[in-house]
Amino acid sequence: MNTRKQLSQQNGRLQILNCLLEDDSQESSREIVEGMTQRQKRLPSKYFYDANGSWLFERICDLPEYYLTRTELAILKENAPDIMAFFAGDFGDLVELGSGSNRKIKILLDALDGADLRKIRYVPVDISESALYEASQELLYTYSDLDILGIIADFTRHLEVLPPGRKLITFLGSTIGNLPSPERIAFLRGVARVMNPKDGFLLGLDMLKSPDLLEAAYNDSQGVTAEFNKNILGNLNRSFSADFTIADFEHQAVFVKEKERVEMHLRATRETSARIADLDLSVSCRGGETIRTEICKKFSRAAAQRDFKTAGLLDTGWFTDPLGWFSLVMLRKAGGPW
Ligand code: SAH
Ligand code: AVI
Repeated sequence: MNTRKQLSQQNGRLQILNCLLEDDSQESSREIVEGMTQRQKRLPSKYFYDANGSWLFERICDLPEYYLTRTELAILKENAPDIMAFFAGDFGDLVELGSGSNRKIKILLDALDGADLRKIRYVPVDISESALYEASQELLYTYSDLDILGIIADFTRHLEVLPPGRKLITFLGSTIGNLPSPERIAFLRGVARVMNPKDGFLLGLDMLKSPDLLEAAYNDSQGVTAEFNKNILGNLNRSFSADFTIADFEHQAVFVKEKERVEMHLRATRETSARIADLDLSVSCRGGETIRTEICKKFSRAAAQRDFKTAGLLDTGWFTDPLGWFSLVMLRKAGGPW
């Protein structure tokens, strides 16, 4: 890896490793320029998550229409002891990819008693420095014996920095659904590659369900998702010296049946143009043209299992809610021995 990493000791129990210090500006330029020069313009959804976007996402999690968070929380509450039994007798790292806030991991940590909590280390990995730092500080305060290694990184590029020892990797919230198909498989392969035979991978998946429920979850009545969607342009304006006129765009989220995914777009309500100064790129949109900002894949068990097989992973346990709306899958590296 060509990335300069900086390890800083925040205090005795928190270390922060920053993988985004050097070559990322080049990589960011490449992916934004590539996406914005396609016929269907698109932006990588990771650009939602500056401090404002992370805060808006937390508001989304509490919306009545956004069933994903409360359903996954209920599954975690119901099954936390079984999930954390993974560590029985052999402790290691509890890794969380795309960790965001800490509300989900707390349920897993609470399933351990004080003595066991001292034997694991929590390793949150997130691209949003502010979210990672705030969540870690709060956890240090709540769990006085917990050690934390926070990694500021892009989980599609930096998985090899994960600690090499025994670990349970968690990837919650159905964030996997935000990766387009080839990247999703590449990501799963990457996770399999960094797993030891005895490691576990707990993956959250939002399942296929009625299009009405799916579309409502991404078109909330308070307009928070619309604000979250538009924040991606706000982030480009702030981080890349761009001048998008955000008022020229409206939020759009539709379920695309053939692709089994919700797509979020920003639709230009009139002809509009912008310059992204740091990337030396001019962008113009016709009235009605859209920029695709996110895909949110919805899974059937069979489709997910096909992905796992392709990536060299084996599902060894499924935890779901009574309606089958959301699943947590425990995966191992195919081939064992476990
Ligand atoms: N896991 C939490 C948060 C989900 S929101 C939950 O289930 O509620 C998605 C999180 O992933 C955000 O915190 C965002 O900053 C992070 N994220 C998105 N793309 C990322 C990437 N490529 N690499 C690392 N983190 C990423
Ligand atoms: C983070 N991710 C799983 C969310 C989702 O549902 O795909 C992001 C989101 N986009 C709009 N609302 C929430």
